[in-house]
Amino acid sequence: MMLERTLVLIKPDGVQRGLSGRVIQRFEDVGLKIVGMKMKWIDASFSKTHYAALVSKPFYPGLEKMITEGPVIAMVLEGLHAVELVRKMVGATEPKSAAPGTIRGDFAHHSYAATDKEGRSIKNIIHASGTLEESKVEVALWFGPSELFTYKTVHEMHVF
Ligand code: DAT
Ligand code: MG
Repeated sequence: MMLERTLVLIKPDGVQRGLSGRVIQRFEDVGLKIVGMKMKWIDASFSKTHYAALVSKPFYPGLEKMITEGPVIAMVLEGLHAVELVRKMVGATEPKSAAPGTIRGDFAHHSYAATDKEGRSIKNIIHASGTLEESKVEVALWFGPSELFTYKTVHEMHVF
């Protein structure tokens, strides 16, 4: 089985825009299993750990400001090829370039051109682990073992 777990965050802009329900619905519709979920308001230090690979980028200060400006909804989704599947559903980093049908493409149209001059982060609603290796690090950073649950869904009988 290619069962994987991946970390998804509905970022402050997604939470504040009231998009959480519709975003979560898409993941449930495709048959992914929610195995962990919570709301968390992270600080600058946690942002630097989560975005460790990006701390030296010119846009990092804006990214930190954006990700700490309100609470996020964090979840761990489980399913076949979950990392790749969720990235496909999330779409490209820049909402302007993200394909229609993806979360970023359907719910935003923000562009690098609009943010770069001002040193702001692009607002793209959602974070999802980029690779299986990244997902393991991120799930362990955001969730303790007692916050992750094992149970059966109908998809395990009819979709897998
Ligand atoms: P992704 O979130 O698609 O995995 P990433 O890991 O490269 O993209 O970057 C993390 C976040 O940082 C991204 O969701 C939005 C912001 N960001 C990335 N590149 C940016 C840029 N050139 N200008 C402004 N914000 C950027
Ligand atoms: Mg990334």
